[in-house]
Amino acid sequence: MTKITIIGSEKSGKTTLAGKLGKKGSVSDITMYDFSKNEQVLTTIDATGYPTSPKSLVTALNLSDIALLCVPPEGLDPVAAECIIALDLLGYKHGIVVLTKSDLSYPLALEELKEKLQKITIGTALESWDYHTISTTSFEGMEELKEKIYDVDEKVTAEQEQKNDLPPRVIIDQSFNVTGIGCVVLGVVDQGTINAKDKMVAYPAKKNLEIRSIQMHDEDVKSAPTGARVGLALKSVQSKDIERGFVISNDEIVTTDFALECTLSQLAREFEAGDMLHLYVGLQSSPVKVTDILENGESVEKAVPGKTYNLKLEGSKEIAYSKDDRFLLANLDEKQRFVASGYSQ
Ligand SMILES: Nc1nc2c(ncn2[C@@H]2O[C@H](COP(=O)(O)OP(=O)(O)O)[C@@H](O)[C@H]2O)c(=O)[nH]1
Ligand SMILES: [Mg+2]
Repeated sequence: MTKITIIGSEKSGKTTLAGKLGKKGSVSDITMYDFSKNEQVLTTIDATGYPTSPKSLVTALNLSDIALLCVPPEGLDPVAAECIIALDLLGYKHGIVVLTKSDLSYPLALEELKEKLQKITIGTALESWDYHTISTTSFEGMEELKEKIYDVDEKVTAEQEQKNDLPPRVIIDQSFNVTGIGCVVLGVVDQGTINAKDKMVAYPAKKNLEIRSIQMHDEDVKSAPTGARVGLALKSVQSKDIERGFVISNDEIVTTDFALECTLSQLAREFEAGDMLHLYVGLQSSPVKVTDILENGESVEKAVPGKTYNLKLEGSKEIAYSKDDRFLLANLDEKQRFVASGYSQ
């Protein structure tokens, strides 16, 4: 099961490409496209709410395993630059830089663009990503792009298999009521393996539930491994009790305040104690106030780009997370909004 997100420059052909890779499905601030043939299932996510909302980008990235960063012949725009910073802060492992609209350029110019992008991304999460040229108009490179995606997915699948024995967690992106069945949620198995009849808990609300049945791409299955996109019919809860971002698990930390060890992006603006930031973890988000910035145990006035701090953050919304979750911080007042990332201390 391959799950990809298409991001990058505005008007670079992202939505057109998504439409070529699958059939349009559910739409919210992200739009999903599905394609299945033989055993291959490809889910493509278009972060349609982005750049207006950074949350749409974070949601799309956290629901998929592979990012396609689209850059048109004109090169990077500020949106694509912000995408690169987000990918780097998230430590996003797998992706392909897609040079789009090749029918509007020529090979030498595309080669120069590639070299320029390779230079810009040295030392970032994108450093070792492959490059691929396409046009959705002339269809150049389209079949090869799919092959490349499936090649990357083999690595993803091997990594996910290593996680099948971890404690199970499912990250929920939709919840609704189905007449005659009850609460149905859609989401992704983030780690572990889930089974029908498992008793689990929906966090942060701490609602006990039982998994009545599991579907993967409209087929009933008895269990689902790490990386699977699943639909779950749930017992003992109502759809209104579960929201996007909830985590179905057996053990999560739930809190409104955080102590995080965070590193600021080299390309972020500094921030100060007292500033309001936006915190993202999984598909959840919350405004938080920076109440203290510690450098080697000492309070300092401000946090500056490229450095690591222990941050104390105060919010008002309960957030569920586990020790290995990477937090992302954004300053919604800045032009380039993603500021820092890190883990709970
Ligand atoms: N010439 C050319 N135009 C394209 C290609 N892909 C998309 N477009 C056009 O570029 C414009 C922006 O495409 P869209 O998919 O909406 O871009 P998005 O903003 O990145 O989602 C539209 O007018 C598309 O028809 C391509 O490969 N070649
Ligand atoms: Mg679009």
